[in-house]
Amino acid sequence: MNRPAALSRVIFDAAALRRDFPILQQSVNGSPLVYLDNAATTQKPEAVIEAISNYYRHDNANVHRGAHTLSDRATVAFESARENVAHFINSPRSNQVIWVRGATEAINLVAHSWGRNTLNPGDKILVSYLEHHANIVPWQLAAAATGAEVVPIPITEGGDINLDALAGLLDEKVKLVAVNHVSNALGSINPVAEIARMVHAVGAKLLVDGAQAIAHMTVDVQAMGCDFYVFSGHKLFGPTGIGVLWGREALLDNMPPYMGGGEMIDTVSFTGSTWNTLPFKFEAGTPNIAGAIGLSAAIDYLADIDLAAAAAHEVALLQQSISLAADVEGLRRIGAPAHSVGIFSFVLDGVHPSDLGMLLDQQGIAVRTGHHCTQPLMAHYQVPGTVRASYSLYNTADDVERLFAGIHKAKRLFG
Ligand code: 7TS
Repeated sequence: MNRPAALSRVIFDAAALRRDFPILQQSVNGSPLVYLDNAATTQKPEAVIEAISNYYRHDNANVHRGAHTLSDRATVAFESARENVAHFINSPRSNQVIWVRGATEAINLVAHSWGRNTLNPGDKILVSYLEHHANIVPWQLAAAATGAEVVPIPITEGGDINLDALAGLLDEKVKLVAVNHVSNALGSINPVAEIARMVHAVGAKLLVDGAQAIAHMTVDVQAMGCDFYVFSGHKLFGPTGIGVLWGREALLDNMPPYMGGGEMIDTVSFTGSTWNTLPFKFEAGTPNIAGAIGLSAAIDYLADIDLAAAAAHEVALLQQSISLAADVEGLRRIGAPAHSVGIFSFVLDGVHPSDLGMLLDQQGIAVRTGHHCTQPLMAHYQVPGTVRASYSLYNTADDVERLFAGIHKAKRLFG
């Protein structure tokens, strides 16, 4: 349940929030940990760890098989978590919230179930250059199975989706457009509501990959006007192994099951089987009950925090990074999106990204290096990879100072 607004942390205080995350209270390689890999996964507050632990200590049982009290308790907690997610993203109904393992599984579910049953030879799926491989490869598989074609949407030099180019690509052959809400490699925030209007004007559907957006802005699937929205719990301070596919009810209703097994059926016989209603049609097998409960606890945790202030704080850390970078000779930021979350991607002349990452790790600073599962984007910028600092609400100006002290030290070492 969401807590009353009166308890909100009216004054946003990153240093105070940091104390809610036990993992951040440690030293790594002899220095206090500076965790700047939040786009890969966020850390978990005590409240989430407790919720998962309490569930296993007191309520663990299988769900929807309600013959006993523990099973009833587990089912209530599991289904309340679904309601909580529905409220969090402003879904009209909670049966439109399908539990999956994460964004990757959600996109594969849509590409397989919707894609293979809708696409025909000559149809087009538009996918932007900003996409994570999880929002490219499933469409390539669906295209290979149906004779449809995946067509890339160009981006601008700064790393925004080129809306003029998108308009030029949209015609009646386009059946689906798949774009992220926020780019994991550059931080670009895409105008998804505007894209939804453009896509719907030619009768196509829009899937929005919200993996990188969900922890940094209020997501309202109705206001956005998308047809599918996906995200992973672990990038929202929740556990790994749980995520959400949200879809329009009429679309989900018409889609065949993705996996067969227990829970997803209505009747089974050797002459044929019939399917359960939403959301269960897409939830074969025992689900990640503790994961759903942990994700719900993360959403409750965020209810106490001013998310707009958190996002502004993260962007201030990005601005601080950009100004400190001006004093580092040979440092080049990759991308400069018009609107961005707190992600700073860069390369440093003469130092391979993975070597820099290793030197930073030796100083207790965790960043991600490499192609970030966005090889087409790296090819566009003609770099093999970048070093990426991705900021979260518990990072501080001191963390950014530590990062740049680390970069200067690495430069001295590489002479
Ligand atoms: N989409 C985007 C935009 C992502 O950033 C990621 C993961 C995924 C999909 C896949 O999410 P999963 O939870 O199903 O794995 N991105 C990253 C990253 O940037 N570094 O590590 C994982």
